[in-house]
Amino acid sequence: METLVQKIAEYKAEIKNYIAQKSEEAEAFRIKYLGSKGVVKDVMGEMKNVAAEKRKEFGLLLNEFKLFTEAKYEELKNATANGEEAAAVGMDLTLPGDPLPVGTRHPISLVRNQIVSIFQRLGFAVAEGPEVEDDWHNFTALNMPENHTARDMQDTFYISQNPDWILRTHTSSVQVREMEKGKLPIRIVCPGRVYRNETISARAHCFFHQVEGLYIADNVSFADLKQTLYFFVKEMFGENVKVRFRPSYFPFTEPSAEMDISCLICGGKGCNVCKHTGWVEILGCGMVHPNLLENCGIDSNKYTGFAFGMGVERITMLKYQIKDLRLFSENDVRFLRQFSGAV
Ligand code: 2U9
Repeated sequence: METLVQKIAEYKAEIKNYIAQKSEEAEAFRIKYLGSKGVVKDVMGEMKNVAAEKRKEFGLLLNEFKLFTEAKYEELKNATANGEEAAAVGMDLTLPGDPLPVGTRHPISLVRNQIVSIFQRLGFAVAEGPEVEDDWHNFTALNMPENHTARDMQDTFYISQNPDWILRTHTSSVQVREMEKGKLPIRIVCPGRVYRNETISARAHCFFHQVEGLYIADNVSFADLKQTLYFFVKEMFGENVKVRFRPSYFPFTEPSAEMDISCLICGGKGCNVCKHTGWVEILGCGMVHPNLLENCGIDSNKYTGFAFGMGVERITMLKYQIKDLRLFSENDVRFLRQFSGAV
């Protein structure tokens, strides 16, 4: 028994080091070790010479030896077959692989994520909705009934009439959908792609991206709106940037304002980017019009809210000094690669 155990250990060492370059050599291995007159059979034949009380122990050892040898044969067979197949088609498996080019985030995604994460830190949740909308959620609920002049500036693409299906012109429709759910307070940002029937140029496109925000609760004031947007500007553009509000008009907010920041290029002195005013507009905002609250079943005597909206392309163009809106959708990697270092 002792000598048999020793013999099996020696065979195992020999098998472990066996190398096969070609499938013939793998086959020679099979014949030598696993063939009908091979080593495994031979060792198994020794069972009859083992003392009865040691047979069980020897049986386990033999079984393990057989499995070990079979596994080695499978390994040799597969390796030689793969190598020969590769050689047959002229492939050298020892060559290093082609490096996979790693893509980069699109600048619009980078800036959208940055905007969203600033508001998330203030407790805003993210809400999303469909790009194909009905007339009610895109226009009528937002104080823009049929034939309202404000619809003129938001001409879009019509999917069908009766029922009216259109491509949304802003993500405000997502806010309407959230308001209709009737769960208050609401504190959300709505990022997404929107569509307008515009002639494509360096400054306009038939689609772009927005991030809009809505906060509705008891006692939300214009002061809350200003403080929220001040925080956003400082986080997005830095501590030294100045902010100003100008009165404006939107059908969905009253009062309404547009917010400017001091020009990032000239620091407020005046240049081409700010058209020599020292200021650049970055977003629109205001207190949610009571009609909207009522349209969505919210008591306008109990609740107030503020809303704001910004174009992601506009913010990205200011931040990275991009002069032509079309660059964002041309998929030119020479442009896109320039954002590989941005986070
Ligand atoms: C609800 C109530 C109010 C969202 C607002 C603006 C002002 C605004 C523009 C900025 C540039 C759109 O991308 S842009 O062209 N947006 O000026 N948006 S207030 O007001 C809402 C939205 C939803 C329920």
